[in-house]
This record gives sequence, C-alpha cells and structure tokens, in this order.
Amino acid sequence: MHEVEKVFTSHWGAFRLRARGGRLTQALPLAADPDPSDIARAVPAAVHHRSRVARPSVRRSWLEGRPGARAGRLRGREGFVELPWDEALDLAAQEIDRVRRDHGPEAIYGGSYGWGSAGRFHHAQSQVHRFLSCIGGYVSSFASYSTGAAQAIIPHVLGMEFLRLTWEEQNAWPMIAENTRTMVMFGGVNRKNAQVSMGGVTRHEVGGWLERLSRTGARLVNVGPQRADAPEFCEWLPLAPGTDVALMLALAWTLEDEGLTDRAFLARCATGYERLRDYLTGAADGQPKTPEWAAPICGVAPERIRALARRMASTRTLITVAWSLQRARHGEQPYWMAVALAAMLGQIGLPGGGVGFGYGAIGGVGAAIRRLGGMTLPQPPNPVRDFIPVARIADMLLDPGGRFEFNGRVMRYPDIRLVYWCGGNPFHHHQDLGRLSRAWTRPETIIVHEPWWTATARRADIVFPATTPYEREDIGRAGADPFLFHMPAMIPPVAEARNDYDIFAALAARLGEAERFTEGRDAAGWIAHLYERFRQQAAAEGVEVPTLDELRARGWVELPIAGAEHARVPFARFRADPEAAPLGTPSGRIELFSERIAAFGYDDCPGHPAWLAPDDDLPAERYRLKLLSPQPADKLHSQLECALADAPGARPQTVRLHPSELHARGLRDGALARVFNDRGATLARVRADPGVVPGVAVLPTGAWFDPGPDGTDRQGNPNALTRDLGTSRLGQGSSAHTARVEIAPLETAAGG
Ligand SMILES: Nc1nc2c(c(=O)[nH]1)N[C@H]1C(S)=C(S)[C@@H](COP(=O)(O)OP(=O)(O)OC[C@H]3O[C@@H](n4cnc5c(=O)[nH]c(N)nc54)[C@H](O)[C@@H]3O)O[C@H]1N2
Ligand SMILES: Nc1nc2c(c(=O)[nH]1)N[C@H]1C(S)=C(S)[C@@H](COP(=O)(O)OP(=O)(O)OC[C@H]3O[C@@H](n4cnc5c(=O)[nH]c(N)nc54)[C@H](O)[C@@H]3O)O[C@H]1N2
Ligand SMILES: [Mo]
Repeated sequence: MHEVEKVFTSHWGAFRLRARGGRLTQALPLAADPDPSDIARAVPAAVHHRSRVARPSVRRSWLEGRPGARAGRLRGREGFVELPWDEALDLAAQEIDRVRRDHGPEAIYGGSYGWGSAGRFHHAQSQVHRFLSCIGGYVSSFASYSTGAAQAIIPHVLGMEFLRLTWEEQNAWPMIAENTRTMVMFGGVNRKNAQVSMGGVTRHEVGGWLERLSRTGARLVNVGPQRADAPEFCEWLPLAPGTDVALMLALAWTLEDEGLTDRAFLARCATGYERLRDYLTGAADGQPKTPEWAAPICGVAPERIRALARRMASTRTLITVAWSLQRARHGEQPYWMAVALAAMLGQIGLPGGGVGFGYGAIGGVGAAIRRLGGMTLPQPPNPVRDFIPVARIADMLLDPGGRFEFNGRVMRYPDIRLVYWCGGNPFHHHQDLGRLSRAWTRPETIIVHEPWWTATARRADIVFPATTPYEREDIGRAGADPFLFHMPAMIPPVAEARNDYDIFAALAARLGEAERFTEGRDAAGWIAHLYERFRQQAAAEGVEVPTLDELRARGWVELPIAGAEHARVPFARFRADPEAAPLGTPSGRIELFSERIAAFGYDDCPGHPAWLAPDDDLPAERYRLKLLSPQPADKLHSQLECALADAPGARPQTVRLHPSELHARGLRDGALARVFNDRGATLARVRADPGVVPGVAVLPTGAWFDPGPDGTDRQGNPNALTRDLGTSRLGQGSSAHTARVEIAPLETAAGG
C-alpha cells in the first residue's frame, strides 16, 4: 500500500497530511509557512483515537423513559445504548417534532457555540443553524466567548461593530512596521495564540513582524502578568491581571498633568473629554488617578508610569490590547479606556498610531489583505427572535422566564426543553462547570453531534458520531488569508461516522423539510454551488479564481489579494474631516463619555471608562491567587486533547506560578497539587515560572473535564474554578479571567 499526501487547512493553519490504507499516518509542516504550528502533529493520533464516537448512541434512561426531564440528573453518569442510524434518527426527529409542537420552536436552544472545524461547507455552526431555521426556528446566541464585552462596548465608543473595527479599521502589520515607534501591548502580542485563526492562517507571520518592528529600533512593551505573552526581545512591564485600567488612568493623568494631551484632536474628534478629565483629576470623585494611586493597585512603579506616558506622547505610539483583558469582570473598561488614552495622544488616524485590539489573539488580525466575499452556507431567516448573550447559557437553563439586562434592554430567558449542539464543547468553554452541570439537568433532551466522546457528548441524550475534516471533501478559505484549498476525503469515515450535513438532511426529511434544507443537493452539489458563487463574486471584483476542477487538481492556490498595498491608514478620513466622515456614534465622534450608556444607569458600566475595583465573590485572604486560564499553546481549545493527554505524565495539566508562591505553600516544582475554591477543585501539576507575576496561577484551558467521585476534576480544567457571571450588564460576556483560587500539595490538601 502506498502513502498519499495532501495539503489540508485547519484553524491552526495548513499542513501536509499523509495516509495509507485508510489511516492517517503523519502531519508535516508546509514549506510556504515561515513559522508553522506544531498543533497539526496530533491529528492522526486523535482521528484514530479510542475516544471516537463509533455509532449513534442514546443514553440508557432517556431511551427507556422518553420523553421528559425525569432522568436529566443522570446525564453524564450512566451508559449509552448504541443504535442503528435509522432508529436513532427516528428517535431524534420524533423528539424534535414533539418539542416544536408542544412548546414551540422557542423551546429549542440552538445557539450551539463553538469553533468546530475549518472548511467552508462542513461548517458545523452554519449547518445546525440552517437546519433549525428550516424546521421552524430556535433560540440563538449573540456574540462570542472570545469578544463578548468588546462587541457590546465598541459600537458605543467608536460607532462601528467590533468585528468591522478588527478587520477594516486597524493598522495592518506593514503599516506598523514602517511607522510605529512605540508599541504598548496590554496582554502582549502572543505567538502562541497567533498560531490559530478562524478558518486558518497559512503564513504565520506575527512573530516575524514583531521581530522586524523591533529591528527598526521601535520600543515594544509587553504590559501584563506573563513575560511569555510577547517574544523575549520585548520589554516586560509586569502588571497584576485585571488592573490595566488603573495603569491606563495613571498614564492619562500624567498626560494631562504634564500638558501632553492633544487638546486639538479631542476638540475635533472626540466628545465627553471634560467628564473624563474631571474623573482623572479627582474633581468628580475626590481621587486623582495619579501614578502614586495606581502603583499599589497594578504593581507598576510611579516613575515607570510617568516615563512611559512621556514616551507615548513623544513618539508614534500604537496601543494594542489582547482580547483576554475583556474576558474578565468589567472587561468593557480596559477597551474603552484604551480608546480614551489613544484619543488623548491624538494619533488615531495617523499611520501606525492609535489603538488596535487582538493583534496576535488570532493570526489574521493585522494581515494586509483585500477582503473578498465569503463562501458561506445561505441561512434562511430564523422565525424565532429570542436570543441570549452567548455566555449566559447556564443562567438561561436555571431560570426560565427570569429577567436580565443586556446593553440597555431588559430581557427574559426562554423556557428551553431541547438543546441541540453541533461543533462546540460547552463543558470545555463555559465557566463554573459545576454550575453548568446543574443547569444541564434541566432540559428534557440534549442532542449532540461529535467526533469524540468529549465531556459534552458524555452529558448528552442522543450523540450522533460526526466525521472529521479528513473524512469528507471540503473547501478551505479564511477571510484574512489569501490561500484557497481543496481538501479531499483522505480516509473513509471512522466507524459509522457521518457528515453533519447528512445527519441534518436525514432529520429534515423525517420532519418534512427535506427540500427546504437540501435544495435538492448532496454535499458535493453544495460544495460546487458555494464555490461557483464565490468564484463569480470574486470575478466581479476583478480577482480570478480557478474552477473547482482546477483547484481539485492543484490542491491549493494563493489568490493575489495580500500585500502591503492593501494596508490602509485606519480612521484617516474621519481624522481629516469628522464632519464629512462621522463615526456611527450618536455624536459622530469618539465617545469618551456616552450619554446613552450613562442613561442605562449601570453601576458596573458607568458613562465613562472607570476603575471598578474587582468584585470577586471569594475572599482574597482565603484564596490568595488570581487564576488566569489562557488558551493552550499545544492545541485549539479542547480539540486533539485526547491524543496529547496520552503522553505519559501529560495530565493533569500544568499550572504555573512564581517560585515565591510555590515556596510559600511548601510546593515542590513538578509536584501534584489541588487547585480549589468554593466552586470546585481540580488536580494540576505545579511548575515554577519566574515569568509569571506573584499572586497569579496560570492554568490553560482545554483539558477534558472529568470530575471524580468527590467532584475534583482529574484532568486540570480551569473551568472547574471560574466564575459564571457576565462582564457587566452592558456586555454580559464571559468573565473567565476573574477568579480566585488556592493551591495545596495533594498529600495535605485541605479546604475547598
Ligand atoms: N476559562 C476559560 N474558558 C474559556 C476561555 C478562556 O479564556 N478561559 N476562552 C473561551 C473562548 S475565547 C472560546 S472561543 C471557547 C472555545 O470553546 P469551543 O469552541 O466550544 O471549544 P472546542 O474545543 O474548539 O470545541 C469544538 C468542538 O467541536 C468538535 N468538532 C470539530 N469538528 C467538528 C465537526 O466537523 N462536526 C462536529 N459536529 N463537531 C466538530 C470538536 O471535537 C470539539 O469538541 O472557550 C472559551 N472558554
Ligand atoms: N494555540 C492556541 N491559540 C489560540 C486558541 C487556542 O485554543 N490555542 N484560541 C483562539 C481563540 S478562540 C481566541 S478567542 C484567542 C484568545 O486570545 P486572548 O484572549 O488574547 O488569549 P488568552 O490566551 O486568553 O490570553 C492571552 C494572555 O493575556 C494575559 N492576560 C490575562 N488577563 C490579563 C489582564 O487582565 N491584563 C493583561 N495585561 N494581560 C492579561 C495572559 O497572561 C494570557 O497569556 O486565542 C486564539 N488562539
Ligand atoms: Mo475564542
């Protein structure tokens, strides 16, 4: 048997994949990628892992007692019965039909958050949303775990959607490399995160751009709790997490104090500065936001704050902010205050100046590229209007009919009877998994499509085995990437796995909506249809795209849409003439005070950016460490975890702390420990790291949640410990990065 090799793309980039005799054998880097990700290496072992779902599976007591919620408390605690496809599809269709008939489609939650896999047609979220819209509708979700608070606050401040800002109004790397002299990076610009981008990033260039910028003599300052959030050649300004706003306020106070504020820019392009200034100087609340005030809060010495403020005012400065800062309580504030600080410097609209978010958070941010229309599955209108901010899922399930506030509205949680999940892992991504486990007992039925027996699949009633991208044909293309991929089926479906599309088509037929869902096409027909539409759109914009047959033959191509010529100066037109090119805010200007937000009357998001002291519910004396749960370096979220966890000693996951914190707790480097708080506990292996500020524990996400008999997670999932509370009533985003914990050696672990 000979080996075949094809090029695949994925959220972590393109790679060469080899197969022999129906099995994947090896994943290798692609020469076109200057800095390929290692994540792909785990693909063959994961695809053929024993934890694949082999056949449709129905939870035992659901099968016996259906329909009804009686046995919901047994979810995740009992076995499954494997059924033939037709029987399992019949059961699922009957149950969906029962719920939509008896309770209406607003009793079905199809928000189904998650990344799933790359590939334009077999895009799990698009498939499940299309299916549910076709059969009557579903309760949807708004925004993301990535940028929930940002998506709420930025339109109030800059008058545009956050995603539009990200892709169209931020400095691209060539613009930065040429013009920026000081880059102040809150949360760093992280090469580990830049490995990943939605739909893929083929040339990993973020590290290269930072190097280039540094070689020009520009100063790069990583402000944050971890040295490793930026390359070694960057300066590190250690800062306690969750305190960036205090530092930003002190920088702003210094600008004001030393006459460095750009008054002319503020007068022309911003509104509300007087209100913010009264807050800065203390005229409003009696507390001037001086460097001496900020120093004990954020841990940065007053002289260093003053020096940084002067440098920022005297050179072309770009302020960058990681997405992590807003995945925390009051996460709206650092985003708003970063804009305010940039406005005071007066460089918004100048090449390489101003403010930008999420550089390095995903690889595509800052790519100089001409945006083309996508290649997306068409979505019929969803007849149900109800939605939740995505991270409020446990609140919704625990409190049907309950009232909540969101961005100026008062809303109610729907009464959900059926949850449908496809392409996401809530028992990876949600906070306070103990609480989610309680909420998860409420629905009458939970249906999940998964390739693997993840924590979520194990807590479902009906599990349909889904194919992975290597078992089906697809097209790969990402909006911030110039490459286009044809991805053939490399191996037959593992065991009885089927494509999400085929599962939905079979259900739609049973529910009388086959024609609406499929439009008479099979998967190959859809791929040809979507591809041809994309090709025509591109042609209309003057970009020539090969035919599908040509792409099949070549495997992958680069489209002529990338390069420095596609880098524009963001906000240039607005800066030149704010009357003629106003922003979409009520005032048409950058809003440093928002009448609209002030009118909401939220104490957790007032009318101007403010320092809101952390309000964690756990006592700091008992739980002395702040827990950070960043994205894992070696994988995407919980994906491929099964293969990585097999390495001897790999689990439980490693938690890193400053050596002084180990010493204070009698912990040996490498020892097993218990990380705990009032919400839960997990095992973890301890690692000393002088590149972590004292007072912080860093435990990456992605271990498969696996609580033992006493409830302690055995794998090292930080969401056993995080708090399930919105960022504020404005954004209601995930506040994963605000949590307190304590750590004890395993042998003598007490408390929790
Ligand atoms: N504590 C803490 N928690 C966090 C975060 C944090 O910073 N701290 N970050 C949050 C963020 S930003 C995010 S985006 C989320 C990520 O959360 P998720 O996106 O839910 O995480 P993934 O592990 O990527 O889950 C995708 C699932 O889809 C499955 N899958 C892959 N391909 C297919 C397919 O073709 N079909 C089907 N049916 N399934 C497929 C995978 O096996 C996997 O189980 O986590 C959030 N959670
Ligand atoms: N390898 C890999 N890359 C990924 C992903 C993955 O799963 N694996 N997931 C992707 C996804 S979905 C997303 S949304 C992005 C997320 O991108 P981010 O949200 O930016 O990433 P995080 O890893 O949560 O955090 C990055 C760093 O921010 C720092 N940080 C945390 N809190 C604070 C704070 O309060 N202040 C400051 N100054 N710094 C702080 C931490 O030290 C952390 O290492 O990553 C993407 N990239
Ligand atoms: Mo994310």
